[in-house]
Amino acid sequence: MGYTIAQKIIKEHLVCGEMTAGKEIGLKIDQTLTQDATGTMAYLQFEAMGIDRVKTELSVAYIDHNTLQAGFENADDHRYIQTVTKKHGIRFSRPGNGICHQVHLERFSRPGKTLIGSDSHTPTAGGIGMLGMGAGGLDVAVAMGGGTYYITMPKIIKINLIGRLSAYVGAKDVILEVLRLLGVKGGVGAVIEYSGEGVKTLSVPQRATITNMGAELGATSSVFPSDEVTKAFLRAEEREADWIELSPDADAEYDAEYTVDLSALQPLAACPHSPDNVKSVSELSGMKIDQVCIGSCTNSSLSDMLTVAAMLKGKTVHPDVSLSISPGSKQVYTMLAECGALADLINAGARILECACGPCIGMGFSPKSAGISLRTFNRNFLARSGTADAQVYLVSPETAAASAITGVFTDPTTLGNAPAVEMPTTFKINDNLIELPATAEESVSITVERGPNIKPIPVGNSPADNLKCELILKVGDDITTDHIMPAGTKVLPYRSNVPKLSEFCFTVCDKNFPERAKAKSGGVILGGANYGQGSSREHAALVPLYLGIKAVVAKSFARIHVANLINFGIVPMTLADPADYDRFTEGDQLEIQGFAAAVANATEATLINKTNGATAKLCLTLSVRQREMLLAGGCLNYTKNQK
Ligand code: MIC
Ligand code: SF4
Repeated sequence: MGYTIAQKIIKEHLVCGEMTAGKEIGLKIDQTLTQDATGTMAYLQFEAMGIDRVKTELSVAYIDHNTLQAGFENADDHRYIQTVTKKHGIRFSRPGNGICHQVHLERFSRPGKTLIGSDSHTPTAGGIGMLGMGAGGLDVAVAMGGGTYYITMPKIIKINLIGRLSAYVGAKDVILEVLRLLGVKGGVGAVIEYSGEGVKTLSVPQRATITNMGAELGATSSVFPSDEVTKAFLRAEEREADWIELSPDADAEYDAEYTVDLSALQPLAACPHSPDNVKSVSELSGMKIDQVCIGSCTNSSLSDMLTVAAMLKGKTVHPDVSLSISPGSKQVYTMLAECGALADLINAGARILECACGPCIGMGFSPKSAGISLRTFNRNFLARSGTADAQVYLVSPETAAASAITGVFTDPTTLGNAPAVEMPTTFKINDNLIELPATAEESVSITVERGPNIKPIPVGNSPADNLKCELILKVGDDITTDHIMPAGTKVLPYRSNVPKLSEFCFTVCDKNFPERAKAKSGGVILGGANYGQGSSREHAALVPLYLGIKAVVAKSFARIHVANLINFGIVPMTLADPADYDRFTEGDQLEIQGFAAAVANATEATLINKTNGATAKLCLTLSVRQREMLLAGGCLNYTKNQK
């Protein structure tokens, strides 16, 4: 039997395990990336491992998330990352150079290689045929030290693309259609592979928009073939030597197949508060809007920006609408400026932001109360914009630009002829904002600078013989890491200060949670299906650990979050019968007899509800390595024990 693209890359990088879907495998990682909101932790953990220099082919640290410097905290973290990376052999992409995924796609991504990043949208690199995966910071630290990265061998879902996109229909509409088809749990345990005749009609940045939002499907990764279009993109980036051809074998087998006809697609929008709540823009047309934000790692490429500029040229943004534009990288920003398109955006009334994540992570530009915001981003989770009652819709740059002018939801295909946007065949290359690390010799004299906001990382404990505690919080399905550990201007500066961060834990769901958890020394959390979807932030495990959470019981878990829980010694267990969820109420007293023994070697345990006498069977779906890690109280202890 032949191999798919993902299977070929996995086979080349397999360190241990067997390539059977559902089994744990270990992979060699060629490249890593971090961003600043997760990077500080990743580098503190890397330092704790006591390794002098990274062992990857390439590791890059980006500063793109925490760029609003309302106090010393973010600036201190940036300086820490700049000095620690210089010392340990990691490249440093300075603030102002752009969003990690966009810059990595332009300057470093390579077909056929593996990449993990402490950010869930690392699969953006799949647009160039690279296997990019989001991971917790600790897993990235381990990979930087040359350690193996463990995942569950994914199933492969094939999306067959046919036809060609019509005018005013974009790559965002393709992935919104896939989200409509599969839902936010539809990619769990799978790599999404794109193939078919339609592939060659899509540029690399368009492909990257599609693979970027595979994260919203819950997929392990998403990947496109590497073909002539890929080669032309790499040539335009003066990196043609990095190109290899990559396509599936003719007899490759897939676990599921879907077809998307690009010609039949219409502009789509993901409605509040989930990326899979998809409707056609024509159904929403006429709805008054308050804000439009264009940018993010999903839609901030040069072609996205040039399209928007062409649509706004000579027009004025509607008086009731506030429009923000954040180009994805310095390369994009400079080219926009040099060709005059930036002037068209400014003249139309766009508020131009720096090339960073910005409003996507709630760093400014929060909508007005109950405001309707159209964003070209990838997540519209409740309160992520920084305004608790805002209504965020995810749309393409084309729909965003059309609506910014009219002040109402507008289907761009009703606008007549689309402006012709000419893409240059070469990009402006200038890596002056990427600092190279010191040599091994020089690094001895480099002092790592640590600001006062950097506090020690909490370390987990081994599980108790018998677990006796309270059901401290009960939540529903599709809880995101934005619910568990919100972001935004007020919270993000404390990403390296867990005690302070804990004051915000779960406050989106329950304002009193942090105080209650502290008063009761933690307990167990009960969740629904897909618990922990969304961001890779390990703070969504670290902070509950700090608050005394011993275990999370859920109907099912999201991939990166479950790995983070295990890394920090919190035991994840699933309900054998999801209906048992109803037999438990917040505040109930719980018991698991023989808890530590179950973690050591049982596949099942019984959860006893001491308050009402009910019981529920729990499944412990863990590999031997994961059990050992939990018994040690998390990855850091486990790694130390192994030395
Ligand atoms: C996000 O889009 O939610 C983030 C912010 O990029 C996160 C990482 C983080 O929380 O720092 C992600 O996607 O992993
Ligand atoms: Fe940044 Fe938003 Fe992309 Fe996350 S999703 S990396 S916050 S632009």
